[in-house]
Amino acid sequence: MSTASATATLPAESIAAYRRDGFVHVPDVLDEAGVANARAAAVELSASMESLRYKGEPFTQLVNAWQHDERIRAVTLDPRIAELAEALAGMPLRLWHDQILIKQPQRSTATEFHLDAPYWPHTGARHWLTAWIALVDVPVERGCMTFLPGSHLGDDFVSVDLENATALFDAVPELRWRPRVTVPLRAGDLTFHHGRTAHAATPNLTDQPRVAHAVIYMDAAARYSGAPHVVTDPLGLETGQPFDHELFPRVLEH
Ligand SMILES: O=C(O)CCC(=O)C(=O)O
Repeated sequence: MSTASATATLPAESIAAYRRDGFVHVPDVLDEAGVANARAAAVELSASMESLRYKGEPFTQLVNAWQHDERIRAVTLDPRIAELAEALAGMPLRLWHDQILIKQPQRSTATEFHLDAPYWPHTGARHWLTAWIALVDVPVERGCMTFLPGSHLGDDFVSVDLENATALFDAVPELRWRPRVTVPLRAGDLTFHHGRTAHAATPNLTDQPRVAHAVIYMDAAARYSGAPHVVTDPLGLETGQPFDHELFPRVLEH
């Protein structure tokens, strides 16, 4: 069964917007059945998998969920989403990891402004991007993403605590004054954001969990930097080696 609807397309303006702004909204990528399947799997996994973070503050985080459930695997390895990602990045990509991100109802706080790529043990990567897929409707009050357009073009490469509301702005004061774009999503929509784009997510103030699935891609030519990271620590990789490992597939070669 296909998880993607037949309407996912990427007009030239979307590619231009992504390259200019560092993020883009792509509506209607998963159809209703695909969303329902993935959402059921995400909720089931949240009862059985260990979360990297305290449940609900700012989110339940289930890393490499595709290794645990066929329904999530179908989304993470969906070639149509990978095709969109490669069209935006303009280069071959491989999977870095996926993660189910659930903001629990009423209890969760904001995900504060941060960049993603500085957290990752990669060297020589020319691009990273995340497909952040809404598995429920995500209006602003349920924990949707906010981006600082154009921030991916700066030189700043700082790793900050995503639970500290001022950390990124203390490190890069210029970013404090940038306009912010908040992007509510319908279930089945996604946003792509560049690994260097400053972004945050609002708290979930509703009675329903905010369920999202993030699929993160990296330049296929990236190499392992040797820095600690929960995904790579158990793998025994050599510093400087390419990510030639079954956890990091070239999705479009599947
Ligand atoms: O879902 C969230 O609250 C934040 C997600 C995020 O920061 C990301 O996917 O990079």
